[in-house]
Amino acid sequence: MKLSFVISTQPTQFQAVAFDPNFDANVARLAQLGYDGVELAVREPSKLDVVAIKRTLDKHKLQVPAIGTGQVFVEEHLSFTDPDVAIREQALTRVQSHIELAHEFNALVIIGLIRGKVQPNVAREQAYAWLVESMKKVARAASARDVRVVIEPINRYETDLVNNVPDALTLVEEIGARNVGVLFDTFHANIEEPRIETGLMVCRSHLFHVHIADSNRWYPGAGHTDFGRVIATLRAMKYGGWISAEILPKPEMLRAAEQTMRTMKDFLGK
Ligand code: LER
Ligand code: MN
Repeated sequence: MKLSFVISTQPTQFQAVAFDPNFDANVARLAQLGYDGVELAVREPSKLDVVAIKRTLDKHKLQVPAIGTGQVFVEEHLSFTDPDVAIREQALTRVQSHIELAHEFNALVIIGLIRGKVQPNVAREQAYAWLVESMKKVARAASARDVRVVIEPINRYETDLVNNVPDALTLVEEIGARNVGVLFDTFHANIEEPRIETGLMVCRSHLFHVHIADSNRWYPGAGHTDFGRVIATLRAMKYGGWISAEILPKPEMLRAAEQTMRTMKDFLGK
């Protein structure tokens, strides 16, 4: 299992990822700490200097396991379940550009908050139907670029669509595409799954990606999640994918990255 750290490529209101204009220095420090990759949370792919990002990552031999899309909803309110068809289409167009970016990095694309929420005066069945329709288009576009897509169960305080692993598996089945799987985030699972280990086991055959954060969304070791058991469960499942720390930049980003590595390195045998 490889370990990466989530950083934002633009300033964001989403609290659990850090934006720091000093990308090169941060990447250098993450590599020095022993990380294998950097997961990029991206609002607008067309604004990125992909060549420069690649150069920096290559210099430090870091990979990009995944591209996050949540800021498109948080900052611009675009989603797959907005009652306005023009907004849904804008969300899709944007995610197509994330797919292109993911293709460049051999990364997967995360569908988290961009799925949206059930809006006032919209029936849940309608919102869900829009979500399935959009996801089928995303799956097709991604498949054409050899990109995998993950649906992330997100806790009830952030969305009311797809809160837990069984919800995510139902959606994966309805989409019916082999390139769509599940992203399991220990922070959301601590709220929504009966036990974190049980949630992992239930989605094991569709598990493509993992986010770690402690129960309080600080770095692993700052709360009450038992990461020894999380990693033992992943090993027992023969999970061979990535683990990305998506955590509050507290007390500040690089300190959080250091503490994450301190907690995880023995479990991961780093
Ligand atoms: C994103 O990966 C996440 O976990 C959500 O809380 C926000 O998108
Ligand atoms: Mn997450």
